[in-house]
Amino acid sequence: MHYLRRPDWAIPEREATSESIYMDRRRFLMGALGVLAGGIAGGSTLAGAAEKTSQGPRDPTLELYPARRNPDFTLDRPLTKESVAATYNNFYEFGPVKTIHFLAQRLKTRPWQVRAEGLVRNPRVFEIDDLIRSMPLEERLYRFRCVEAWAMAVPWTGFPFSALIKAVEPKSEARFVKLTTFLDRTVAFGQLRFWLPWPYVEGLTMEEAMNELAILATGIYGKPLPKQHGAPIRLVVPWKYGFKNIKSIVSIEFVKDRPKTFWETVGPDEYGFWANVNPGFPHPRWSQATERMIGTDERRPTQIFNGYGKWVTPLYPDLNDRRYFM
Ligand SMILES: Nc1nc2c(c(=O)[nH]1)N[C@H]1C(S)=C(S)[C@@H](COP(=O)(O)O)O[C@H]1N2
Ligand SMILES: [Mo]
Repeated sequence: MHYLRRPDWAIPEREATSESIYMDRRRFLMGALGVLAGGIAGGSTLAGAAEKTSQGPRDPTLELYPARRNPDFTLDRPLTKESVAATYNNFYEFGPVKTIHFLAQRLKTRPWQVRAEGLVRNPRVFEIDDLIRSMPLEERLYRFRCVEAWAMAVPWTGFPFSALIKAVEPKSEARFVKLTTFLDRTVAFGQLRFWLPWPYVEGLTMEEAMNELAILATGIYGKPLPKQHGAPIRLVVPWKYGFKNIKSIVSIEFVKDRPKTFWETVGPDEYGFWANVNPGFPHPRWSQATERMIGTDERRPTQIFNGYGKWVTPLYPDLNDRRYFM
């Protein structure tokens, strides 16, 4: 991790930790103090967190996995190893490093409710297990591309976002969906970094959310989602950069105006609302032309819309408009 700002050219792409640019050293130190304070206040320790890694009650939806695989989504590369995907994560609620998988076990994922609210005829508060059981679960093999230029290929289990949207009957004034992650500083010590705009928020247009590719994932590798992947429910939109794929969702709000997202607030010149993958538009600090597969470090050319143009190109009328690709 690099907490010090370096000139662009000095950061090799493979080391880029884009989303942590704003965490300078001073802030990092304060954050570390915050972790200590949180540990004391929460009556827990790092050792305690590590202990919890191996525990956990049986998942109430376990028998739903593995779900039937949808054959419409195929890969052009090998699947990433499960253990690699499970130990190389971005989940800033638990810290700005890739190794938060043990700290993420602090998250309590039952009971868990997801509110569907805002401009809908049928607002609902879903108990997570009722929601998962009421939706058509399927497995899909998807490529996944982080804005930092690492990538993976994984089998998600989930259901089309459109299925939930239809169930709550959005009003015609709803033009965007705003998704929000849990907020609990006693659990997620990263949220003690008070200068960041918690809780994590993401958004899509209604057309994007209704697109066949957009799923709410509740599992991966034929099992319920591990906490570090965003249990119990997270968004997966494979044509967009990874940061759009918001984890551990508690609210899905239908709104008239475009929501301001977490990363847009943190770094508006680097992380926009649209964030569609495009090798032709470099990030301000590195190229997006290629990607590194985690686990193997194989380099591959990045494809426009991460190879999902067949599904989403009509959503974006101007492919030369940089706004769509940051
Ligand atoms: N709530 C929340 N969601 C998040 C993030 C985060 O920090 N917090 N990181 C995003 C980023 S930058 C990426 S690349 C993916 C990583 O997903 P994975 O850890 O399951 O591979 O989660 C996204 N969703
Ligand atoms: Mo990312």
